[in-house]
Amino acid sequence: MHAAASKFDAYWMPFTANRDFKKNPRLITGAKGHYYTAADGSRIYDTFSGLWTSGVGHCHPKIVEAVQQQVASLDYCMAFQMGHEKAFALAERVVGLAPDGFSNCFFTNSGSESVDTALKIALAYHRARGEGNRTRLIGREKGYHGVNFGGMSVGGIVPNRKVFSANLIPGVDHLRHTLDLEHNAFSRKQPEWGAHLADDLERLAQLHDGSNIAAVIVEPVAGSAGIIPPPVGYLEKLREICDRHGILLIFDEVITAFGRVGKAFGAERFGVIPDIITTAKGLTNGVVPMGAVLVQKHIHDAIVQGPEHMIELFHGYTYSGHPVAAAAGLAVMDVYDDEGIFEQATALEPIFEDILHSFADHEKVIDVRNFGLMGMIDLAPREGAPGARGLEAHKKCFWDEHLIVRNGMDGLQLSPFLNSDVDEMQKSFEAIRRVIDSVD
Ligand code: PXG
Ligand code: PLP
Repeated sequence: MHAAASKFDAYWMPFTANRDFKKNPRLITGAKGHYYTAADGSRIYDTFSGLWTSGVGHCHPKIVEAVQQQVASLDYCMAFQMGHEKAFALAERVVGLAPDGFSNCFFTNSGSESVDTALKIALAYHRARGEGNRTRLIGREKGYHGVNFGGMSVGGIVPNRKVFSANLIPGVDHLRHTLDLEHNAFSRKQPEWGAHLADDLERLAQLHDGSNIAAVIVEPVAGSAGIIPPPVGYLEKLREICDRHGILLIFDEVITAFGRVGKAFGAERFGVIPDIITTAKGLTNGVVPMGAVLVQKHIHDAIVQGPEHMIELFHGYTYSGHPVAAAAGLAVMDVYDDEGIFEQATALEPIFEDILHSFADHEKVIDVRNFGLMGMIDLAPREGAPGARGLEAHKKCFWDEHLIVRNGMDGLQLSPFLNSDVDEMQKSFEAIRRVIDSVD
């Protein structure tokens, strides 16, 4: 047996600087509402709603109760060729929130699985309609679609792809991203500049012939790459080009769904309706892992046909529609409704936007971006050490200000609770300002 040097050795942490972290671990022991509790007993304000997950706050009593009851009454149910009521009820509920035309919901366990499921559904749809030649998938630079092979391949975050470059799935192209600080720095919500970048899709359709393209996948607002709202008219243009060529439009709404942009879905907020929507995170408020892929009726019906005794789509997960996750999801949908969570998020958006943009003239800040309750303060990288200033700010927030702030390289990302208290939110930004002032 391997003798560990410390109790932190064995766990290989995800997307973490493991050795740096383990020298001085930032440990959380509990959570309630808008605060975590740290190992030393201090209360830590959470500016990131978990990891974009926990919009209504941590350990919401209604969700806790639903999960406790469920785990004690039906802990697991065979997912294939068997079912339980709550999975059906949650699917109906989520489809009910989606734009007109959406009829069905396929459950997964994460955003990454939702994305790979959506890509497979797109391919299966075209093949079922006799267009099996439509195999090409289009993503976008700076896109984040999770870490599985499909999502990584259509994704456009370089460090996530670099090591796996030779094994990315074939037949993928990328649109250019829309972030250009020369043209759209310090935009509030959607920048005016950049709709023409959607024409990249038309160029790819010309290059490959549109009849060979299965789907294009984009985040309505890019999240992980640092909050990149779509330029005015951009999504509309993508929709138009997709329609012209019979290409499916997939919105990856793992972050933007369930109130993060003030509506149930980004599709609703932007008034642009995709063919497929991927979700996770806010589906269960992060309490139990779960994702869902929503599809329009024509997609479901094209695939779900043939002899009735046959499985129509050879795809699924052991934990698809897991009872405990479904119970959590149903309770979360109740909380969204009963507490007017999306309306609260809508009311907070202008306040959040103003606070965020008050950082625009700080000497260390090179851009501020926001949409809904998604925000980014981009710090200038330190000479010769990109990412160092951001990580130091994250650590300083935790140790000195009892605050969790997520950094992506030198950007500070903000994902306030959908039901934030304005005073608490303001105080958290005062603390962030002290940290930005004081980091080298
Ligand atoms: N698609 C999108 C649009 C996402 O934002 C995924 C897929 C993958 O989901 P899973 O559940 O497999 O992680 C995501 C996840 C960040 C951050 O700091 C963002 C995500 C995950 C972790 C951190 O912005 N997004
Ligand atoms: N690997 C093996 C050996 C399995 O038996 C299974 C599922 O039965 C999987 C992977 C996939 O696991 P999941 O359905 O949890 O994604």
